[in-house]
Amino acid sequence: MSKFSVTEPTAVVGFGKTGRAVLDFLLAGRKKEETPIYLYNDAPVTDGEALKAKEIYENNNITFLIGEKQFERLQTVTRIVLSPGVNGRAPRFDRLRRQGVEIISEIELAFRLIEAPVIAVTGTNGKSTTVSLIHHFLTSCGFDSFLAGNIGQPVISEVEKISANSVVVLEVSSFQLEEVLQFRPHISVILNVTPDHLDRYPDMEAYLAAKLNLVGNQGENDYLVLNRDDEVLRERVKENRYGNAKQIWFTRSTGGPGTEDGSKVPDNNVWISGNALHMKREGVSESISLEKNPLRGVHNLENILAATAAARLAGAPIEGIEKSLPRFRGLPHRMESAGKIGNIEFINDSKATNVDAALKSIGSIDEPMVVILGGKDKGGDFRMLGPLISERVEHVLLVGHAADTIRRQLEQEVKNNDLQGKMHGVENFDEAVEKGRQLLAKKGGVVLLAPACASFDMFKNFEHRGEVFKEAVERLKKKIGAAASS
Ligand code: UMA
Repeated sequence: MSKFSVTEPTAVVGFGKTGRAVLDFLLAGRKKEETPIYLYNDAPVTDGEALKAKEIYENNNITFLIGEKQFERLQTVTRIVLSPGVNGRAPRFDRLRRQGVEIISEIELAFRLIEAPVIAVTGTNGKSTTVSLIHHFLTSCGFDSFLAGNIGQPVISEVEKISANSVVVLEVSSFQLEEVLQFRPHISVILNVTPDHLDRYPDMEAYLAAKLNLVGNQGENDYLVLNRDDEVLRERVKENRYGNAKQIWFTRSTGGPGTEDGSKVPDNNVWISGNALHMKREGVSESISLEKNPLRGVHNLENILAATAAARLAGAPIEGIEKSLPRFRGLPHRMESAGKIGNIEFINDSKATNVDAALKSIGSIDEPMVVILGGKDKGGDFRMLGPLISERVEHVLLVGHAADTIRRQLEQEVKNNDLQGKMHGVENFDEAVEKGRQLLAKKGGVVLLAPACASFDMFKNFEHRGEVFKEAVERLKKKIGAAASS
């Protein structure tokens, strides 16, 4: 029997992954066919596969409302479950709220039905790797762990399978957090807060406020894991206490004497000393070796610190965490090797969809490097890339809609001619990988895709962009192989 009954008129907004998962869930819980369930979407449904799905839902008595003119019909419902891509803070939703319609996100609906402890991870960057690592630690240690959320699996689809003995590991975005009311993770993690999605939020304050909805309902028996190396978190969350959770701070900076055994470190900290990660709680220090750390890049060190803290707080033994770390395989499109041609390695970090992620990505490569930047501009400040690029990068290849903006901003920022002759426009990834290879032919090094932009100008999503990049590398490999053997 379903955990949920639909007895009042309900609407789902957005006919994407989330919307469809919610529709399936509501359909399973609808007691009487007459109870209206609506699906509202701004854009017409045109895609072949979506049209087929629409027909099936319509046959199951779901009423489709398409386009702004139909929006007013949402006044007749009691509750709206909003997809993350739809801005629920827009005046049209405020009007409905004033009329008494409850507007919630899918994670809020799911949370109300989940009895298991929830570990929720947010942050501008690193969320997917961190939740995957927590899930890996927990499953390796025998937990009944469920991995869901912004990572691509709506948690509502898992609700019926989750029991009180499970643990739910959720990646949550600021969009999902906008419409929560009771959502209260037992363990929250905030990895970092740097500018992103400024096409949706008026400013950083509004973006941070959405992220902090994660912790507002937490109580004294809950935990909040935070990154001490993140300026915004250090200054804002520490000085104003948000929620009542116990705070656990992690840092990747290596401390001085007394940090190897934790004797000089206060409780509730996680840190690095030597080649080991340490955690201290209730006067006891524990550590795991990082000698077999499988992940590249400084940002991944932060992800490991956060994931270890969260898994440990959820009850995973420290030895189990240490043993399973080397077996973790990183996720696709995150510092993923796309192959080597001679002495040049191609790295796919398509997930670097904002400036901060691109900075970390570039910063974690020591070899001579050509960087591919560009895509759909999300209002990021590309000038921030200037100093690191002029110091570390041999050449920049610019692609997509944001190419001109990036070029202009970098030229403004780096006035000392450092970038003269270093920036090149390219039409697509085939041209980019070919050009990158030519530019590094003598020295060797890395051609890095770290776009600092969203993918939606030329691709369906960042995964699609990464796949196209990898295919371009494969094509170049074949072309060179064929030329060499002819
Ligand atoms: N739509 C409207 N009006 C709008 C905007 C969208 O009607 O103003 C409609 C679109 O026409 C489309 C549907 O809404 O039919 C799409 O809904 P959606 O954008 O919420 O996308 P989903 O397919 O439901 O995917 C969402 C997340 N997408 C976004 O947050 C934009 C996915 O995160 C997530 O994996 C999925 O739910 C499952 O939880 C993607 C993402 O880019 C990966 N997230 C951002 C990020 O990580 O930076 C936040």
